Amino acid sequence: MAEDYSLYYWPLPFRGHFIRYVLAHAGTRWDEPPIEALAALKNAPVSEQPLPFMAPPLLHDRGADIWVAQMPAILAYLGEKHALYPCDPAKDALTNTLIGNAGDVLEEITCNCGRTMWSQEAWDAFVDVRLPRWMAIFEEIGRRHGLTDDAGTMLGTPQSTLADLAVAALWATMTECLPAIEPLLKTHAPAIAALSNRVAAMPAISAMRAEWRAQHGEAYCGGQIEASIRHVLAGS
Ligand SMILES: N[C@@H](CCC(=O)N[C@@H](CS)C(=O)NCC(=O)O)C(=O)O
Repeated sequence: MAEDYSLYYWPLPFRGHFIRYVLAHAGTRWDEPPIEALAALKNAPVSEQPLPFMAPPLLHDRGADIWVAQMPAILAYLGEKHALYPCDPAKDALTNTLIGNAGDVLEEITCNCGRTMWSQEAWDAFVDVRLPRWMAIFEEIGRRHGLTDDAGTMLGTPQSTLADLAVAALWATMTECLPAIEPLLKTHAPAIAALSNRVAAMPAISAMRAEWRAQHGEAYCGGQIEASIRHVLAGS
């Protein structure tokens, strides 16, 4: 059977898992072309790219022949297509806010995709102030919608929505790949930690994660910046 989608991304969780969580949860079939295919698209003249873009993730909806770049836009596209938004204007907007917040957290934890490396001093300040504040922001939004330490969804919907998937893709992936961060999340966002674990344990997502780890191991964002994060985590 033909795949529904092709996801062009590095063999890393990081931004990719946001999309993989949604694709798995929606019951889709997708492939991930090899790095050489991604590199060929990324480095092609923009006039020859199927969609002019700078950096992956890039999604190809093969049936509709639609290309989407930018992680938040890909989630929005899949959310619309697979009816994963809450379908309430305020909650839909909040879903997009949470996805935007997640993207900001990814930028911060990687010092803007490795533009600089972490010093111990800068990391200690980050895990003292900004990272706990981000965790508390997610926790407060969830609790305002009835999320508790052991039950509920991010926006108070009866079923998991795109918001739950994005929240789990951020926090469950981060704490799975960088377990030293888990105690911080449990302290500042216990309900988010539990929600993320519940979503990550849903059968389709759990199967995707298990297969992923078996094939690719424990890397998070890759490259020198991941080495830098692991170095400062060891020194904390
Ligand atoms: N704003 C983009 C950021 C994309 C991005 O920075 N991708 C990284 C990997 S996570 C990359 O491949 N960067 C290489 C580059 O910018 O050339 C998104 O959310 O998708």
